[in-house]
Amino acid sequence: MDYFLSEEQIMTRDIARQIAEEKVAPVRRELDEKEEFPWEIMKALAQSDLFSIFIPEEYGGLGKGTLELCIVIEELSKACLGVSTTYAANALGTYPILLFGTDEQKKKYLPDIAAGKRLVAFGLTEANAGSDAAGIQTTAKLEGNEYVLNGTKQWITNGGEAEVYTIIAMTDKNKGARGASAFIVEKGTPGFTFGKKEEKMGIRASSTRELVFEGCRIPKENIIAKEGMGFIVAMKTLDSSRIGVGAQGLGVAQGAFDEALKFSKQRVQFGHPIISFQAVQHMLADMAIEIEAARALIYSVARYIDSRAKDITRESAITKVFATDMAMRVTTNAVQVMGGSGYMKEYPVEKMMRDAKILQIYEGTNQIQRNVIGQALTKKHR
Ligand code: COS
Repeated sequence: MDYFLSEEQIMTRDIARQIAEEKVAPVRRELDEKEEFPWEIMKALAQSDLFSIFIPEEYGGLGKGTLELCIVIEELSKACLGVSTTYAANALGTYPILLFGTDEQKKKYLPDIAAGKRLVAFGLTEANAGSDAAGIQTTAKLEGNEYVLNGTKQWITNGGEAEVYTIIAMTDKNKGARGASAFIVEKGTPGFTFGKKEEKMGIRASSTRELVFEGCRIPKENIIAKEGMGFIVAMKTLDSSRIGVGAQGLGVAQGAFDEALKFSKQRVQFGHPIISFQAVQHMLADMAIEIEAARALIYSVARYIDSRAKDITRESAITKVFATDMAMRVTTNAVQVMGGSGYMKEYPVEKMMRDAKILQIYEGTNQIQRNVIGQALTKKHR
């Protein structure tokens, strides 16, 4: 298929592909086993300017769009979802500043983010506020020129490793979703520490950690947008980033498919390579159909987002659901095609299947996505 990518987009894809093949694939198993954060790979991505893709030129970035970001995420995800999660979560954490930050905030943070000098994390989820994002309990109280933060964030990707955190906290608990506000908190601020590091089923190279705020004082200038706008900041951030989760699904599915296809041509049973059997061919054909459909969807929605479309809630949710449910099916069937070998750690597909599961859960479960799509369908203007 030709998706009519520009020369520059193809160049970006090839750079990401080269890093994925040469630097990520050889170490993914070890990173997974040791639950080791991929700092060396992050440095390689920074050196190749891949953190600057989605940052506007005036703030030190390359000024590219969602499509380019998705292409990089797809390539990294073919090799390792733990690595691509680290990279994509950096964009997730940056969106609140990018979409709602003041010029001063953008000048202060975006150039370092573009250079890959400071990694970012997004802090919304709490122990009792997962799907019910408006149920957060962390508070931010204005005292003079400072906000004082108290509370604990849970399961924060890039937690502990990131330098900059965009945090959603309640400035008025009585107002529900309309009482939330968004803030920038820097690592090292007194009163801000890290709790438990999670041990996970998959994406084990990525860091998932608690953020603990105990009387953490930040300058009042660190509020993003206005008091009471935190929920909107969070929702718009997720609208922008969920397509990236779709791109992760696309990448891991392609990676698993490539492995299964290669294996099916080499593995001989009953005197023939197993790809000559229709049962196997049909499984591979179904995988190819779904992967191509997901790519067509993601690239066209990315282009739609980059056309400065105003309301992308429904489209972003659609890409996330479609591509990540597809990724779970394809990675599972890749293991099936490879049989006993697929189940062994010697081959990467068992890791891909473990890794893929989170895509149906994080950044809003696929059940929540269906709610979001359903709500959009009930709107009169749609
Ligand atoms: N863009 C702009 N505004 C939005 C919005 C969006 N995508 N989604 C909701 N809003 C607005 C609503 O219009 C509403 O505004 P008003 O109070 O002015 O009417 C407000 O936000 C509250 O919306 P709603 O009543 O729909 O909120 P709910 O508490 O019912 O929650 C869901 C909505 C479930 C969609 C939200 O909580 C959600 O996305 N949950 C999943 C969170 C998630 O992704 N977690 C993963 C961790 S973060 S990596």
